Order: sequence, then C-alpha cells, then structure tokens
Amino acid sequence: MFTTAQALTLLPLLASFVPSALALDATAMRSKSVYQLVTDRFARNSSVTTTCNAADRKYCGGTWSAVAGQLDYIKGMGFDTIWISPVVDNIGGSTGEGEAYHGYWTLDTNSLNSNFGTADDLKALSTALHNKGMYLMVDVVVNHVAATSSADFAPSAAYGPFSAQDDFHPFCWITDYTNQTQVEECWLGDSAVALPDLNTESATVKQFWNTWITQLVSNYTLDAVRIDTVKHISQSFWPDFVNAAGVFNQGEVLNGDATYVGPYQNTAKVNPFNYPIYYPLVRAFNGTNQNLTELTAMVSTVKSSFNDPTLLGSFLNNHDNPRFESAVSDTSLIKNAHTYPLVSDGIPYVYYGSEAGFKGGNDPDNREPLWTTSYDTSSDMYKFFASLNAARAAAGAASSSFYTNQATVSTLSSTALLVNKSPLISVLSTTGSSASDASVTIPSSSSGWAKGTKVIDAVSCNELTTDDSGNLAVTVSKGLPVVLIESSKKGGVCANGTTSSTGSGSGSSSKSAGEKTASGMGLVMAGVLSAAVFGVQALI
Ligand code: ABC
Ligand code: CA
Repeated sequence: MFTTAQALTLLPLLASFVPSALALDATAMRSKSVYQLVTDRFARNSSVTTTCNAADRKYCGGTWSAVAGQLDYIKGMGFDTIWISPVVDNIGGSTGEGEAYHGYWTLDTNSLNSNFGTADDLKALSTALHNKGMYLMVDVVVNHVAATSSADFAPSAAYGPFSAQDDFHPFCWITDYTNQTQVEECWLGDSAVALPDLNTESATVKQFWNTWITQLVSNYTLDAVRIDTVKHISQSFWPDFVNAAGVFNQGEVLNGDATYVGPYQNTAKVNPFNYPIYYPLVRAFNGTNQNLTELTAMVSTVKSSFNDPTLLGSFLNNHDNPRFESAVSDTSLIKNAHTYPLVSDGIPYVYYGSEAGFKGGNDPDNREPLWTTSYDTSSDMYKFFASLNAARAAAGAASSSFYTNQATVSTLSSTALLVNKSPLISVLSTTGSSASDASVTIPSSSSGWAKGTKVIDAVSCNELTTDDSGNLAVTVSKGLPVVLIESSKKGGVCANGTTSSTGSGSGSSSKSAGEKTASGMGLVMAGVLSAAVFGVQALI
C-alpha cells in the first residue's frame, strides 16, 4: 500500500492514464451526430406519474439518471452525442412565465439544478455515455442570470460568484436588435422574468467564467459545450472562453444573416448553429413546390461568410422555434426537410421528439414530454433517422474528406434539389407525398460515377445502376428524399437487405424495405422477399 504522500505524488501519473482523449475537438466533432434533449422532458423515473402539460411551463420530473437509462433509444437511431439543457442551479418557484424547467434561468452557477439530480448523477450520465462510445455536450449560459423582476433584482450571495453591482450591466431592456451595443449590454427577458446581464467586460467576471468552464468540463468529463446567447456578449470575450473550455463548442447566434453570424466563427472562435440556412430551409419545404433558389443562394452566401461551414451546427428543429411539423403535415415534406441537415455540411442536430412525430409550436409547446411515447423504436421516423445516420456514417467511413469537403447544392428541376457531398449524393423534393412519380437525372459530371456503378438509396433501400454514360436516372416516388451512396461503400446502410432494380437505373420506390407498395411486380416480389427474410430495416 502507498502512504498518502506517496499516493499524492502518484496522482499526476495516474491522471495521465485516464483516457482524456474522449473530449471532442473540431476534427472529432465533424463525424458526430447530435440528439438534442430537454432534460426535464426527455425521461423521468417511472415512479413519477404526474401529467406533464408543456403549456403549463412547469417542471415535469425529467432527470439525468433517467436520461442515462434511455441511451440505447438514442443510439438505436445512430446518434452518438447528446446535447442536454443547462445544468446549473436556477431560480426556484413559479414566475409569470412558469418554472425554470428549461434550465436557462441561472441563479448560482456554482451549484447544480437539484431537480435534475446530483453531481454524481451527472457524472454517471457522462460515464454511461462514454461506456457506450457516446459523447456529452452541455448547454452553458454565460450572458446572464435570472430574477423575477428587474426592479427586485439586487446582486447578492444567492447569485453565487456574482454578488457585486460591478458584476452586472446597469438595467435596460433590449428593445432594438439592430443596435449591437444594446444587444450586448442591455437585458434579455421581460417584466415577468428579467435576465440581469453580466458585465462580461469586467476582468473579474471574465476570469471567473474561464476558470468555471475549465472546471465544469473537467468535473463532468464533458466532450463539448453548447453556448447560449453568444451574440449578447462582445466577440472579444469568446476566444479565451472557448480556449478555457478546451472542447468543441457550438454556439447560438440567433440571426438569419450570414454576414452577421460569420465573424463569430471567423474571429470569435465560436462555431455557430446555422441559423442562416435554417430560415430558407424551412421555407423551401413548408409547402409543396416552393421555390428552392433562396436555399441554394444561401448555401453560397454561407460559404463566403464563414471560414469553415463544415463546423456549423445544422438543424431543422430546436427548443426555441416551432417544430417544423407544427406547420407541415405532409410526411414527405417532413422527411425531405429533416434530411437536409444530415446530408449537407456541418454537424447535424436532431431535436428530441422529431422521431416521434411531435408537432408542438412555439415555446413552450415544443417541449413535450417524450415518455408518453414509451420510447417507441418501431415508428417510421425513428427508422428514418437511423437510415440517415447510417448513410452519413458510411460516407464518412468511405472517404476521409467527406466531413471536410463542402457540399454543392443545386437544383435538378424546379422541385428537386441535388445535395452533392461526395460520396453521399441526395435528391430532395418539394412535390409532397401525393405527387405522381417524377424522374430526375444525376449527371455523371456531378456525381463522378462511372458507367454501370451500383448505388443504393438509404431511404428506400433500392439499388440503382448508372447508365452507359455514368448518368443515373432516379425516380422520385411519393415525393420522398433519395439518399445515395455507392453500393460498395454502403457500410451499415440497409444492412438487412436491398431491393435491386435492374436495367434502367430507375425505380426508387416509396417505403422502406419491408413496407413496399406496388411499383412493378418485380419490386413487390423483392420487397416481400426482403421483408420475409430480413424483417424490418436495420436500425443501425
Ligand atoms: C420565456 C417564456 C416563453 C415566452 C418567452 C417570450 O419568454 O418561457 O414562453 O414565449 C429561455 C427559455 C425560454 C424563455 C426565455 C426568456 O429564457 O428557454 O422559454 O422564454 O425567459 C436562448 C436559448 C433560449 C433561452 C435563452 C435565454 C436564450 O436558446 O432557450 O430562453 O437564456 C433571443 C436571443 C436568443 C434566445 C432567444 C429565445 O431570444 O437572442 O439567444 N435563445 C430575433 C432576435 C433574436 C431573438 C429572437 C427571438 O428574435 O434577433 O436575438 O433571440 O426572440 C430572423 C432574424 C432573427 C430574429 C428571428 C425571429 O427572425 O434573422 O434575428 O431573431 O429572420
Ligand atoms: Ca450581455
């Protein structure tokens, strides 16, 4: 046995054996696929049975340990990283806007929010993820704390490290989002819940945050952080903070203008979520036959505005915006819109409940409890996300430059978008599920495919073959997305079987394997066969 003194001298040595390589840097993050969840709403102990109405804006009982109990549900869809909502202690009780169930109303940033569990529970979640080869991203709020009203607010010991007047910017509401000084120095919130703005220019506040983030990452072995309200703090604050975090960051700069968001990556070293693409993406698919040129034009603008578009966070849904499904009910439009973030540039984020067909609109309705679904892994959308993640992973495994090469996004027709991120090539359509079959051709000049190349559609599991010129005729059936990779590179794509369509190279059919509908007798037979022999499509 060692004496205490001996043990202490050995500690640094031991620490060097602990695998610290888990934390994600930019290179490692590129190959990840993230599932975003609101801790209070994703999973709770089964002994808690109270009804959870999102509209009530109250705590519903979700915990970190319950999240740890549902990791296979997430992993089964092919996601390897989870982003959980903020973890620190929040203001208690009820406000005019309900309770702090979402975690963004910081009280003492040095303590954890006991509604979600203990420090050991959070560490156990981190460990459980790592044991499954998964990763943890935690949401951090640096811009503000919270108070029930601006008039009542006074810095005090209750705010942990921020107990001095100098730690805050003097009160004023943000009223004009085009005034950047206001955006940075005035307060978010409203008369029901004020969000007192921290004086992030103060050396004391800066130093506190830098030390805090280093410790948070270390204490809970975090792999990445999501940073809240990035545009509400001066750009000069961020480089030191992200450096102190030492892990990959994805930051919220809530603005649709790429030239406004770009500098946060280019000079402030934050990797923003791709809000510039989000708005045109929603508009491209929020009805049938929408114009696609706003989206293709934005892809170009993003390329010229960001140093590295492949590190932006791509998403369709999140906790702040109405779910796409609240405005669109056509299942094909929904699938096309969800496909884009997974087959184009950037790190894909899928918001919990998208796999369960949740349709909640604006905050707070978009924060539904997931336990009401019994974590169903048999739904069409659950399997759909598994197919997309499998396709993305196969492309990454087949080509070392898949994640770093920038996609080319162009129109094949007025209703079809070609997303070419070699070796993954997708056709997204706006025709909707009641459209008749439409044919599009992917020219060899854009795919690089030689004649007679066999490719597989990860969505339908149909195999297609290029013609003598290397061109590929694709039939878009029922307006569904088509996600293609060479069959020789398919990895886990359609692991439980494919459907060959010989000769013409057409015949992308409508449903996943095992659920074929008639589009030719051969297809039906093959579908029945693959369904009988292989059962439902592989989950991963
Ligand atoms: C509370 C209530 C809600 C109520 C709301 C008004 O107040 O709970 O029921 O509807 C947290 C909670 C919220 C809570 C807020 C305020 O705190 O989650 O439920 O809402 O108490 C981040 C987080 C978010 C979090 C906070 C606060 C910040 O993701 O979940 O909210 O820690 C601004 C911020 C942004 C913030 C967002 C909610 O508000 O910049 O950081 N999100 C314009 C502005 C944006 C603004 C946005 C929404 O409006 O430019 O700065 O975001 O108000 C595009 C333009 C954009 C424009 C959009 C609308 O259109 O390019 O610039 O955004 O075309
Ligand atoms: Ca601020």
